Amino acid sequence: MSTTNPRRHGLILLAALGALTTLGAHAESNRANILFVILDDVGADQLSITNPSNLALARTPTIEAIASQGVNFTNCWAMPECSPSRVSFFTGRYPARTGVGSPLTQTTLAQSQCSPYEVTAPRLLAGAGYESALFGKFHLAQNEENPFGIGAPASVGFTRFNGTLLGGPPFIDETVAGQITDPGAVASCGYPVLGNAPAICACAFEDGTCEEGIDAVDCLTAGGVPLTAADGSPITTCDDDAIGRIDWSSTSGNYAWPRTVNEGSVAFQEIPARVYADTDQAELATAFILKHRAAGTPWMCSLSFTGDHDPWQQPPADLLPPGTQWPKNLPYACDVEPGIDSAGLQQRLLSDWTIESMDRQIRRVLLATGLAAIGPGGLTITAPDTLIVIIGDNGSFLTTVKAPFNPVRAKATAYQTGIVVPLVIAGGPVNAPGRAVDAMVNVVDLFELWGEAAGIDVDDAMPGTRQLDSFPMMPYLRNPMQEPLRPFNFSEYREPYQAEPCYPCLVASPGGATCTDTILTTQQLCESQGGVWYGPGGVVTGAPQSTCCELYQALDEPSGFAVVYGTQQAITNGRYKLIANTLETCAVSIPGTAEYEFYDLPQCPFAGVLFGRGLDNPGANLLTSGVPLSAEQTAAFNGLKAALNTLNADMAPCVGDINMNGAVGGADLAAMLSFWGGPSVADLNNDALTNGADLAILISSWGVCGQE
Ligand SMILES: [Ca+2]
Ligand SMILES: [Ca+2]
Ligand SMILES: [Ca+2]
Repeated sequence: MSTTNPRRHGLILLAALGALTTLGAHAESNRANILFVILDDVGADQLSITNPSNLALARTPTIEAIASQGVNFTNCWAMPECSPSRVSFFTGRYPARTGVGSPLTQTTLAQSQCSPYEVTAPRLLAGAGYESALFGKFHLAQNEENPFGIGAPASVGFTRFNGTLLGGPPFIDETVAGQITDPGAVASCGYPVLGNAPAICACAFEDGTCEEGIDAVDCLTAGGVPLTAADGSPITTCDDDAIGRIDWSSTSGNYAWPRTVNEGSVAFQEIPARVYADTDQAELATAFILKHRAAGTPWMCSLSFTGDHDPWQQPPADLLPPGTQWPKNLPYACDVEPGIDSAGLQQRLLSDWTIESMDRQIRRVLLATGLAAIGPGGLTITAPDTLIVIIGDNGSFLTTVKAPFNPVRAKATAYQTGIVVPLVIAGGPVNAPGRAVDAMVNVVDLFELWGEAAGIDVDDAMPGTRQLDSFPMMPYLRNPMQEPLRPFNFSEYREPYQAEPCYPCLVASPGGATCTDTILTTQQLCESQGGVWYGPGGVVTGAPQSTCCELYQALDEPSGFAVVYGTQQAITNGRYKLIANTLETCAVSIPGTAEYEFYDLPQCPFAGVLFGRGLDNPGANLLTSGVPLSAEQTAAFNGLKAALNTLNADMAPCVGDINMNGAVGGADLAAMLSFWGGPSVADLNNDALTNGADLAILISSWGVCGQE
């Protein structure tokens, strides 16, 4: 690889920010298989390896063992939300290039989902004979507003997929499969609870059998439905009337979820799959790995756990440490229920339990596949031919954030709590294991690592003028003395194109309420986060409002009103961090909003316990401190702003370039015609149709992008 590669345009221009040295260690010929474990919404705050000063975190002995025998990357940035991060680590490209800047919802248009023209990891690795599979949460593309429907995974290269197209577990069915009918009665966990434990119930199965005296969670784990009276109380006998009231088609959280399978070009669904999602995913991964290890064929297995994305439920008993007990003084619930309003405490506990259960699942997969063994010192990695990579895809969800990280600057923001994630790599080519790497790395760099592991030059593998944002990672694994490769790090979220207009959702936050009109895009999503919906159907006076700006004015400019920016970009040179915000045009200025924020991370709070980089909390913003910037700070501010502008210019979209080859021509026309009619990546005017209006745009942009 050369620094003059035109695909690394952004890299060259930004090199001025720092020394670019020793790019590209000499590639070695031995190839490694890849086990890639994705922990959903597990930010750096959650794990002892990335938040060492907090002694009350979930217990993760497996991840700690892997880190102690591998490399712990303590300075890894993800994108602030699921879909942008996931598309980035499977394509090596920032959200502005992939078009995926926001988490997918049912109304996200195809052009804000992963494009079928991306060179994704499975496509890259197929060139070296690898078979790739993804088990669990996908969320790069989805079945709605997508011409490929439930074949969306295969359309972007994941021809071996078994999991869910949703962004997390489905909503918990608070009626327990239709059994609770009393108004006001709610089973917030999706099963009956008695005292502060799952109730003992009769457990019905779809094959007509029924067993009595079973713990409600054990019943769900076994694929059954706990019998529940109309008022939510448990039924302990196998009552035919009660069994007859069960709606067997309902989905609910981690125990009854919509499975989608892609095998080659065949796609099908099972709704619901009645198996604890993470267990199912771990078993599928184990079988896939064993098959390839027996055959000696190269493979990449992405194990994308559904767990720890909201909503949370109690994991199966065999996945919790022995003796795990719900605290006696905490009401048992999974969300707000009548009389139980402390949902945050319950969610934190269930999130910890879910992380502990995922840690156990990882251990099981490693042991079952021979990638690890139990040695005298405990879990011992025995994977000389396999790279084991564990990452969190974005910062933690608000209520689950652990101190000292900031729960109101968490997931869905470009602040540190929203984008600093755990990244641990062990096995295969790792030299001098048991070390930490503090150099800046980014989720896009993982794409380069997939290529490096397979002996592929990712630049050579890219078609046409396809631009990558990734930097090499293998040098850090092979060489303990490796100098930092990235002169800067970057993260962003962007507004997606939606089939339906977005409306404001107001969520309670300290000192007031935070409004978003871009993230919680439906009434159900909004209310599931405890928000008040101001779109159509909202019950509040003054609804509907179409934007947070309108709502702010309609509420007569209330104090404590915060707003989620439509777009947020963060760039750092390793010390200083610039955040650039954009809001929709608003007739009034909403207090507390600003175009730029600027932080000196080593001077920010908690830097001493967070590897020298503190938290970009409001009080640390150098632009609002009242003290003028020093000459050095001014230079850093201007340098980062210029670098961001350069990067944004480099990432500017090429309108009409459907097949992503840097030009608009016959191939794009053919692509457009192949999608004619419904939603597609060729819907250039974002109206969910591919038709003459889009054709007119395509013809008017005919030619090479960036040239007149
Ligand atoms: Ca996520
Ligand atoms: Ca093209
Ligand atoms: Ca259109």
